Amino acid sequence: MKRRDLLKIGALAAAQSGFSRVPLLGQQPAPPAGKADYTLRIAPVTVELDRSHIVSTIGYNGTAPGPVLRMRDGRPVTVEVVNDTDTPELVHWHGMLIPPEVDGTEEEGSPFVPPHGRHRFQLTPGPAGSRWYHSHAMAMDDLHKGAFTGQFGFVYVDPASDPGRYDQELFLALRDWEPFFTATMEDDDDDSHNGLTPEKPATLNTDPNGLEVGSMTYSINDKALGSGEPIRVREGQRLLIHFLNASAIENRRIALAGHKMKVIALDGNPVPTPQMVDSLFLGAGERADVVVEMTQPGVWILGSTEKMVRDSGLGVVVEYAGQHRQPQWIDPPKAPWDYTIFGSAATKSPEPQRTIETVFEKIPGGAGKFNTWLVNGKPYPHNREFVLEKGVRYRLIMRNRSDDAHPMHLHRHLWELVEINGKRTAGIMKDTVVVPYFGRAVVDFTADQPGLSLFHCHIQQHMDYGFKALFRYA
Ligand SMILES: [Cu+2]
Repeated sequence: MKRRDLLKIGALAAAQSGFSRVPLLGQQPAPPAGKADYTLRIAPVTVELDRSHIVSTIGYNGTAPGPVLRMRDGRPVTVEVVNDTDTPELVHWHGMLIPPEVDGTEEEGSPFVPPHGRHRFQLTPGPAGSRWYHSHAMAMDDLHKGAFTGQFGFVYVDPASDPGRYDQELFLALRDWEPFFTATMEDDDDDSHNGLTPEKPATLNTDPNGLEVGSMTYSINDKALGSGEPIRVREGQRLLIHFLNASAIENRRIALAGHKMKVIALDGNPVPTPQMVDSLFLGAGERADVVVEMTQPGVWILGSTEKMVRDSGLGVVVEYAGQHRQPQWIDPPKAPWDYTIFGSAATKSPEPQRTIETVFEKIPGGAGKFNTWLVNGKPYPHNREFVLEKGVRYRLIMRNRSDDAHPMHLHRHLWELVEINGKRTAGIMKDTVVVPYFGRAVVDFTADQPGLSLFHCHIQQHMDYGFKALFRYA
């Protein structure tokens, strides 16, 4: 489907492992003095994607992405954030079940790290698995702020599920750079979820679309395809790859030419039914852990399935020992992305007691140059529409009445995917779910994290222009 629109495009047990991750407000233990376990310094960096693309941005500890932080499930850590920039910043811990005071989200009341200031806090990491940290500052029309910068990195909380034996562990973040506003970019939408459109309105608002955001260059971690070192492998090895889509704006499909990937976890949480796939679809903010058996000697490209995006840098060369040829790309078979294949009908989850309905809509050009996004008829902020009762299990229905696929994220909670476009599933635990264009996603979650929790689209521009809501506890 071609459209003139750029932006188309065991963990459960750990989560309930008996640690109270919700200290009462005002009773947070003071972080210990002395050296922090982790220090993140926010400061300008240059990223050499390749010889002709050197990007100036803001990063962590002199790099972008920032360092891979490894933490232990349930073992408290102190984090010191030093802000060497001129603007207030927030570090959000995506996928962690931690209190709002340390979640790094203005709307939840987390404190800013002041410009040229510092802030120290303590958090108890969890659940185990692939999480990530990133700026949660608003960008609005400034493409040098928030998720448009290099402020992102992996945080891996050990121990996750046992991935079995592996020979190499890789952390690969997909990224785009040099963002610009555009009205006329053409892009392939991802034909995910079988292209069903159960939420398509009978009449569409045909007002001219507002400006959206495109990118000039792409990378995996800090290198464009063809620059930097290849991933060097040997025949017979098993790779464990942690993927993260760290884009501010784009959902993405990737593949490793010549190979299938076995998906063992989504958003860091082990899936009930690991499956082999030819390609992987990741909304902005989503993660996937895969295992790849290296059985096809050669020199291959791991990268975007879109040629233009791959040619603009989104890829990395995978080189078997003793092989010296031009890196090869082979288009994977076209197949709709389907979360439900990783689920299990055998999973017996608690029945939801209450239902929350949400409807997402776009007002083309609603914010002058840009679009406005509505949740239940209103842009952020809402009144007190979303009030949770502690201990209650909720069913959250997300109806997407817009022509973009939206990666929806609920802070500080894990949800279980139960339906996509009418197809049922169970047992898939996630923190971010792509709701297909004109489609529907349904998730269940237990309200077990008192305090404010932000619910939003992970596309920075959508979030900034209204696409968010605060969930609060009664
Ligand atoms: Cu969105």
